[in-house]
Amino acid sequence: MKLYRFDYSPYARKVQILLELLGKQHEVVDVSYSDRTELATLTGGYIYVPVLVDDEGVVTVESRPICEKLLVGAAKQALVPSPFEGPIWAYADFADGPLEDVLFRIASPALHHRFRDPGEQALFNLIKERKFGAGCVDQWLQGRDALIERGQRLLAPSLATLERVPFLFGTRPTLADAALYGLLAMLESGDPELIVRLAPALARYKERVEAARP
Ligand SMILES: N[C@@H](CCC(=O)N[C@@H](CS)C(=O)NCC(=O)O)C(=O)O
Repeated sequence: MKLYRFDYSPYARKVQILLELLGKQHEVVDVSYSDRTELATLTGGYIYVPVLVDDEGVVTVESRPICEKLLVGAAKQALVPSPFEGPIWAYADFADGPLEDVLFRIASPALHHRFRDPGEQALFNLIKERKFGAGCVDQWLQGRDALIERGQRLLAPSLATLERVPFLFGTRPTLADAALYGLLAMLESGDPELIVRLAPALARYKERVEAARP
């Protein structure tokens, strides 16, 4: 299989760690931010990541359908064990939704600075500003302390869980951990200090998820 990603994309990193935890052979393709021709050709015009191409050449776009496709049979038993399908998927949706909504604002100024190519830097800003208004990336930098506080509030119950058990649903990582891991990978791509500022325990948790890969 092939996974098309930006390395900072939380949705792509969720799928990537899922593939790794499942021990599924795959190739990671880093998509150029400013040249998505291969992706557009493959998908018929969809230029977000992640995109998964399976061994039969079937193309799946959007991380939730990709996870649904991967999590069947033994893979489902391993990463969405019964009877916790409901809360595990619900946590993954919380991570992809309300939690991502705060954490991407914390990461974005640092991600913006990471682009070496001025055209890509400007494109990153343009895409954010068209959705969130002019100057949004600068505003998120100015308001970073408040955003970090919001992130800490959203994460407090998860951190309480992680003080008692190594992973969100107990002794083994699940899809929920993959989703939270994806967000931490995004923060780390911007600046690893951001994870520590949210909670030092999250840096240790990220390493635990990585160590759980077969
Ligand atoms: N709902 C989609 C969201 C995918 C998404 O928003 N991907 C972002 C990266 S995190 C993207 O490709 N953005 C395009 C861009 O920045 O131009 C999923 O779960 O896959």
